[in-house]
Amino acid sequence: MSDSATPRFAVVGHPNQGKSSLVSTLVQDDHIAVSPISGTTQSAHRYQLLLADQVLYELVDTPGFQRARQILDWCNERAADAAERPAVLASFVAQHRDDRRFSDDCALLEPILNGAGIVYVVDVSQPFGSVFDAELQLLSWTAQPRLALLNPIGNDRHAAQWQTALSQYFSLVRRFDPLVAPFEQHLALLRSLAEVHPPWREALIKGVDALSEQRQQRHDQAAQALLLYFERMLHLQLQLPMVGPRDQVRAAGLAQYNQALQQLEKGLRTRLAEIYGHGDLDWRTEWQALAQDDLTDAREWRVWGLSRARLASLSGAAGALSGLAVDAAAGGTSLLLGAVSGGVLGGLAGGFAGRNGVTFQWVSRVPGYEHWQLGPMTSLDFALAMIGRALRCWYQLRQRNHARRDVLDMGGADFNTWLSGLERKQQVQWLYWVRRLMKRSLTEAEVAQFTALIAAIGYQMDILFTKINK
Ligand SMILES: Nc1nc2c(ncn2[C@@H]2O[C@H](COP(=O)(O)OP(=O)(O)OP(=O)(O)O)[C@@H](O)[C@H]2O)c(=O)[nH]1
Ligand SMILES: [Mg+2]
Repeated sequence: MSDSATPRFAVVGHPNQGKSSLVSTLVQDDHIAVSPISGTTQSAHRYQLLLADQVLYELVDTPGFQRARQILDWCNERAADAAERPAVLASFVAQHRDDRRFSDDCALLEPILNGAGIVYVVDVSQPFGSVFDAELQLLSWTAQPRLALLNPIGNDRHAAQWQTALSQYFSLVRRFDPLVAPFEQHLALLRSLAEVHPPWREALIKGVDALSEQRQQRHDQAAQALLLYFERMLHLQLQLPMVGPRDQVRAAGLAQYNQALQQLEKGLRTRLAEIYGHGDLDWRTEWQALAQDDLTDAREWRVWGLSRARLASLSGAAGALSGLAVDAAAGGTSLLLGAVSGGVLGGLAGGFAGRNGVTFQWVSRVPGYEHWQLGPMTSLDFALAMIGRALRCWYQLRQRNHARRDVLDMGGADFNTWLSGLERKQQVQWLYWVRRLMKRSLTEAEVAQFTALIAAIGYQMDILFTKINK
């Protein structure tokens, strides 16, 4: 339910300026039609951001202005002075709402005349022009609270010119890229909206708090989902009947194992998409899927995980931690800071030698019950590669604004980079927990510690993403 106390803004402007994109991002709905074709939105549609059954705010997506100049002329002929303008504009809409020539303009103006605030969106890669003057004048005639948004579609070449023009009609002009604006900027924009109309202020500020809380919950749920996935994936085992020559059994087994891994990965992706409210994603799975060869050829899969140098530097310390049964949470010892003896490192480096990510063994000699067992995962760097893939999925979903319609791309950002942002102690702990989890399930207290480390990586993802998209 909503009422006049619910902040409501009509998102308006010329066609193809990113209006629907803005609505998508701010109401977190990726089903809203967004496309490079001008005139995609053909009627006004109200969207609500609902959290815990409460409407935080409403945005009305509208078609773009078509005949602002003609409407302005019509109104100018009939309004004697400024006091009459809102009423004259309302009578224009009343008289023309069924006139096909003005249907888009009426659909756009109507919610504003019914009390919605205005968010005027412009693409600042395009120059300002007189056609926009008429739009701005009409909007000012509604006398409704308003804010203008500079949307850099591709570039912001004409931003200064727009700023000058818009400042004459709007007391607040902000820059916002609905596709890649980091979450903090969403909140900043809502805080700006809170300034344009005092009666809505409190509700919008509450909305900011509720959204921040929701985001934190999503991250927490995602960290839990990741850890659950790590456990299932690292412990994955398949039993194969012993029929046929070893090589054939092995090849068939690897194919099955790969399928099972992919299923687990898919389950994780679905869960993360659900957590972050994405319903309509294209993962372009074909090239990104794990190939069967990846299971046996280290060169292929290592790119997903940690670099050799980093692994060598951390695994020694992590191994020593395990060996000495040091509580990883205590940390801060010289071991964690890098003083690892050659002996320890040498022992662990053996993990590199094996090219297989998983074990493959004959587990029963009882006649009639022989079978091969494939898994669990034995190679630390294969485990880290799989974890790296999962973290890339998380990064994609965590940072993805709902306005985006492009395919998800697992390239680019990686585990190595995020890990670099953590203190060395935490980096070692990361490896320590992965190694532990490879051996056995974690206790509740251990789960809490590992989850906190996963959260720390998520925080690094945010820092890097914000740096790129300032
Ligand atoms: N690169 C980039 N593309 C954007 C941005 N905002 C919108 N776009 C793209 O611009 C195109 C138009 O976006 P829409 O949100 O559909 O624009 P609209 O104003 O609703 O358009 P109509 O409904 O046709 O009036 C889409 O292809 C968007 O993906 C942006 O900030 N950066
Ligand atoms: Mg649209």
